[in-house]
Amino acid sequence: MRLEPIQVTSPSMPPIGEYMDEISSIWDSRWLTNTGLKHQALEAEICRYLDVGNMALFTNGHLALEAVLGVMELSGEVITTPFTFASTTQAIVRAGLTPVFCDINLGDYTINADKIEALVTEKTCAILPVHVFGNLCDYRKIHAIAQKHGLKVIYDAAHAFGMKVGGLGVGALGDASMFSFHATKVFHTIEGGGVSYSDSALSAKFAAWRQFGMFGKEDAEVVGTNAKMTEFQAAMGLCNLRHVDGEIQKRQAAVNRYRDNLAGRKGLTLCKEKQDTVYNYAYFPVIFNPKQFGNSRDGVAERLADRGILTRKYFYPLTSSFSAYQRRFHIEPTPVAERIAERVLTLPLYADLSLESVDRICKTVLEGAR
Ligand code: T4K
Repeated sequence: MRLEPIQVTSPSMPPIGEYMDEISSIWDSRWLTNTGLKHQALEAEICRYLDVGNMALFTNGHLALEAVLGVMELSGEVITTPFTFASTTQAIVRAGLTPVFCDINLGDYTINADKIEALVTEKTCAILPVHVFGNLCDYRKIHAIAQKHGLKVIYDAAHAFGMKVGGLGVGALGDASMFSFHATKVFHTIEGGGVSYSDSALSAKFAAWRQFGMFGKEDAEVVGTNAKMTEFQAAMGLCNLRHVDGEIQKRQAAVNRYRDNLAGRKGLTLCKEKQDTVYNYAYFPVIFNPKQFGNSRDGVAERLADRGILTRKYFYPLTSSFSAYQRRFHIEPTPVAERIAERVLTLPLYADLSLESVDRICKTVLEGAR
């Protein structure tokens, strides 16, 4: 019997009738984009859901991150992590800033806060850590360093939508946090992204930045681009937001099943959950120790692919090794990040992934151990 292929992820979809209802008013108004009513409603709803004071929406998460770096008018060096998606580092470089790569923790793969201060120079303007896979950075230590040296803290929270720590929405941490609403994310607007930020004075600047740098209709007062979310994207967001709690619960059930199958297996390391954190179960990364497990990360990925199960090597290679950056920036070695990037594999995870499929994935992984 041929088994159904399993994708690494699959977008959450609202009932089609609900989306049709939501978009029908767009036909009446003929207002398709440029911060329309759906956009405004979604901005307010996301503020409420994330428990943050300010939110600016963009056509994707990457441009949302570029917007933060743009409106804060930063220049110089940004201390960041190489263990991330291309977007984080590309946003820094496209904003005319220099990435300075800091190593990561062995336990949660976020930036190693104990190694940040040694990288601070007179040119440093910001720290840009990533809550990678929904593992929250050591924000207390990061904020103390930033305060001591007068640096901005901008979180790449692309993976952290809806998460809470100590009862606080993660978007309230630091000066700003970028969330991705890409189709593959826990909450999505097809393509989309948003920034939560602490300084309300930035609202007009964000609006101008995504509208060609124009506050009004004639002059472009700042350098900007076109990064507006359309009304169809916002409508998808309004629908998906009504269902996101249920989708996260379904993801949690899949993660629990993975843990039941894989926890404690020799040669496999799973992320640990912290007591004071509310998770969104965005990804399920596993670290394969080839000697102890008896098969390498690449061997496992190949074996799964041969059986129709698609995985991703998030995040391999490190962004610091991208050819676009070689001979352009001084790149410090980050041995822990290198080791994790060589061994990590994210297994399929999405709300509609059945528990039987999780069992099939785990069985295939474990039978591959030699
Ligand atoms: N910062 C971080 C830390 C990020 O991880 C990301 C994005 C960003 C910033 C930037 O945010 P955005 O500008 O994207 O909003 C995916 C996503 O495209 C990307 O959003 C995400 N991170 C990254 C980690 O993963 P790919 O190229 O690896 O995946 P892709 O698009 O091939 O999709 C994976 C699987 O999902 C497919 O094999 C099938 C399924 N799929 C995908 C799409 C697009 C569907 O079933 N339907 C779909 O419509 O990048």
